[in-house]
Order: sequence, then C-alpha cells, then structure tokens
Amino acid sequence: MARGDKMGENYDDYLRDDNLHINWYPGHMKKTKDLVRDNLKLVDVVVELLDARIPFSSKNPDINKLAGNKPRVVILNKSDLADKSKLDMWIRYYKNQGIKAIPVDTLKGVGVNRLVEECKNVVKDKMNALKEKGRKERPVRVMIVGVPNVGKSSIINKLTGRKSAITGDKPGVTKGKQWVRLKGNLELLDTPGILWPKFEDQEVALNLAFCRSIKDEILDIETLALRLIRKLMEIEPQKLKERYKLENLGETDIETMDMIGRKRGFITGRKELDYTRIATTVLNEFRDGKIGKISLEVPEDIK
Ligand SMILES: Nc1nc2c(ncn2[C@@H]2O[C@H](COP(=O)(O)OP(=O)(O)OP(=O)(O)O)[C@@H](O)[C@H]2O)c(=O)[nH]1
Ligand SMILES: [Mg+2]
Repeated sequence: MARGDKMGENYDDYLRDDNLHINWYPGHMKKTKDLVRDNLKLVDVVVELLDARIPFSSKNPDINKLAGNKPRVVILNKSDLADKSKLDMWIRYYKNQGIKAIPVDTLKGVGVNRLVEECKNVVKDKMNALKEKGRKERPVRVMIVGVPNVGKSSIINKLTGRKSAITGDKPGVTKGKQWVRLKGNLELLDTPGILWPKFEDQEVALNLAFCRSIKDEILDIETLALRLIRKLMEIEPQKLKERYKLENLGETDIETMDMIGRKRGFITGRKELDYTRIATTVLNEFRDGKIGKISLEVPEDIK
C-alpha cells in the first residue's frame, strides 16, 4: 500500500508515532498458563526456551513464580540467528547467576544433546533418592515452556527424530499439551507458547514482534518495520547497508525505508513506493537471518 493511501496527508506523523501499544494475550494463553500450573506437579524439570536474539524480552516474567523451585534448564534457541559475541555475553551473564544457559540451534541439532544431559543432571539426586527408597525407575518428565514461535515443538521433533509435534513459522501453532516419549528414559511435554497479560515495556513487545512471537495480524506492519529499521540503524548499520546495497543510510528511519524500497524497485502500479512490500521484506529478511546474525539485546540493556 502506498503511504498516502492509508492516512491521507498525516500519514507521516502517524508513522512517527512511537506507540504501537502492543498487547497480545488471547484467552488461550490464560488457559496455557493454567495448563502449565496444573501440570507442574507431574514434571521433574522445566525447560525454559528463550530466543537467543532477545533472551531478556523472551523471558516470561510469570515463569519464575509459576515454576517455583522446580529444577530449571535455560535454553537459548535459534542461536544460529544470534550474534556470536553477544550470545557469549548472555551465557556469561547467566553463569554469573549460577545458571547454565545452553545455546541451541534446533535446525542443525547443535546443543540438543546437551539439553538432554542437563535435564538428567539436574534431577540426578532426586532420582537416586527415589531409587534408594526402593521405587521403580521411571522416565524423567520434562515440560518445555516459552513464548510463541521460539521453537518448542521443533526441539521436540529434533529429539525424537520424527515429526511428533506440529511446527510452523508463525506464533500460536501448538494449541494444546502433548506428551512425547523419548529413547533414553525421558518424557517431554510440549505446551503452547505463552506471553503475559501486559507488556510494561513496549521495547520488549517490539522485540517479540520483530522475532515473530506476536501475531503480525494484530500489528501495523509498516510501523513495525520502521521501528526495526530504526533499531538496526542504531545497532547494526553496516549489516543494514550491506544487505540493501546502500552507500549511506537515511537521516531517519523513513528515509532509509524509502531508500530500501527504491533499491529493490518496490513500486506500486501508481508509481509510488510499495510500503507494505518493503515492510514485509525487511521483517522477513531480519527474521530469516538474511540481514545477518543479529542480537537485539545485550545484558547491559536490562533495566
Ligand atoms: N533458524 C532457526 N529456526 C528455528 C529454530 N528452532 C525453530 N525454528 C523455526 O521456528 C519456527 C517456530 O518453531 P515451532 O517449533 O513451531 O515453535 P513453537 O515454540 O512450538 O511455537 P508455538 O507452538 O506457536 O508456541 C519454525 O519455523 C522453526 O523451523 C532454530 O534453532 N533456528
Ligand atoms: Mg509449538
């Protein structure tokens, strides 16, 4: 859609409006929260999947309360899309808090065996104690939780080596709980992605939306892409320039967006820049790692 089509003369002002006011907490997420709570007593370990590009923004603040003292394993998934040195910063950050965070690339299978080992490791004492009491050995039960689209079902499929759970490149694919049994005495519980009722910080909401954890359909894609361009101009100007073959970036996000559109020849039948196409392209190329390996947060950003 051309810029003028949507909001008339004031569209530029509209685009500059910082407040996307993102909130996405449909009824099924409340149900998932209840599901997590109700199934917690059945499991030995909670695996918390975070997006390696946004470990802070993809951490559900409700999980600490929900999971209580259950042994926890933290996974930084989609590490193939993250900036290597920033990923190392996050691993150190967790280590300093006594938490072993395991980087995983589910598509290639990197780190998934460490996940299994760590799950067994954190329940070793409990399992030994049960054995000493004469109880029969039983599988270790693991619940996988995380924001939508972070790769929960994919990791389960990688571990079973078959398509046990449905996956997809949009949030909200898994609708209910599903137990999957693994060789080596492990049972995994897949859960639907959950967010939390209110984003206190819209930066967090934006990061989740950039990484496809919030449904695009509820967002203004053009404004979202502008915000992503603004962020990339700030943190990764070189990668942005290289991807879109720009000698310089614009003074503003809008200027840069225009330059990208012209470079790619995204013009409508009415010879105007096709902003919907530019927006979708930039968002998808970021999400697929085509602009580069980019992390949107470092531990220092935590307020
Ligand atoms: N690049 C990359 N993509 C991944 C990785 N893990 C998962 N994906 C992709 O991320 C998308 C979402 O994966 P799912 O496994 O469906 O995510 P989910 O967490 O189960 O999502 P919901 O069920 O919607 O909550 C799919 O397109 C996967 O192929 C990874 O390590 N790297
Ligand atoms: Mg899923």
